[in-house]
Amino acid sequence: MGLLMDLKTRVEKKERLDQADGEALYELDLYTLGTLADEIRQKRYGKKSYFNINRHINPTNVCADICKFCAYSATRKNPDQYTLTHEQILDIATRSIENGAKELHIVSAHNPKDGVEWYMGAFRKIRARHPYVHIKSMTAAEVDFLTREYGHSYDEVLDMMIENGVDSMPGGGAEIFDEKVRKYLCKGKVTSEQWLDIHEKWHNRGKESNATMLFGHVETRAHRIDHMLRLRDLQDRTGGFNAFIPLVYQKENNYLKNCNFPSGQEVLKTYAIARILLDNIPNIKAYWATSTINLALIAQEFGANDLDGTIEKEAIQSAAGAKSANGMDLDDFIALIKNSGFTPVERDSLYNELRVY
Ligand code: V47
Repeated sequence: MGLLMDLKTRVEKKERLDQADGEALYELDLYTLGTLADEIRQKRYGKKSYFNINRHINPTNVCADICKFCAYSATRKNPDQYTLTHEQILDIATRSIENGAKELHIVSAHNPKDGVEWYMGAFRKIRARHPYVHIKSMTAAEVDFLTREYGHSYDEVLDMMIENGVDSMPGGGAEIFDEKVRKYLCKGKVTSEQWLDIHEKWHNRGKESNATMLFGHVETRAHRIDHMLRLRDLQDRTGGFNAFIPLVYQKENNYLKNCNFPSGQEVLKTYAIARILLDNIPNIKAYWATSTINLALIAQEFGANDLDGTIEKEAIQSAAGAKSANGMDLDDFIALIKNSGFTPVERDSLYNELRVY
């Protein structure tokens, strides 16, 4: 009890916390932890909650890699393979932009039939037609896949992304950094060290990115803390991460069983701890597609200041059971944020405020 009181005081004094402290934070009761995280959030953002008008595009589900948690990849349970043409991708982008989307979030599976040029050609085509839309694309897992498959270096792929119109990188593929868990989940895919290296190289080019953590499966609390601290270390060096996104594991249609599926309390504690530990990453995103909108709204009181966006269509999490396949109506989103006592603020992809509702 004494140690926990001491921890509370150290959080209030904004002391930097370590692995043991992070693990101890989980022992605090939910109310105390939430209050600590909320104080930090309110000091920075008051009652503002950020979202953007975005469109997720998942151009192919054909995948050379095998991740136990994935229900999207068409190599195993999902027999319906698809790959969109550049024309189809451009049509989807154009329709969404005409309907107000300001960000295209483009994430694919690792399709061995699609070379670097397939990716770059798609970006060029979008950029030629839509000079101002923000293209957030290419997870570090995709960058790594392209280098493995086609012999390019990370530097070459990252430079090509910039030349062809990619503005920022999404946070996908971070899973859990602990090497043993990662090997169990997704052996052969980008390693933890490589994921961090790719983001560091991207940041060193003056570019920004996000970072995810997939949790609520076989990992322990200690693994989550270790994951956050590895991100904090990199952020100390580069300052390039905009947002940390704890993704709640969705359990349908995949091969990852016997999971420690988290309670709502555990999810809220994880958001709150992220807000407290990650003193150098400005935004904690409660991605409603995986947390459910109900919990995302509550997470606003547990450190989260961002709810992602309207999404419009989404194939990765919805394949595993999330209710995000058709996104969220903008008016409903705004009303939900307002009714939960927060001020909806539309942001751009780099967190500049566009409109306060
Ligand atoms: O990398 C796969 C995850 C990620 C499951 O940067 C799953 O703003 C839960 O990275 N349950 C892709 N998650 C999505 C992503 C993302 C999402 C929203 C915002 C941003 C951002 C990035 O989805 C993958 C993987 O970690 N994922 N399967 C599953 N069963």
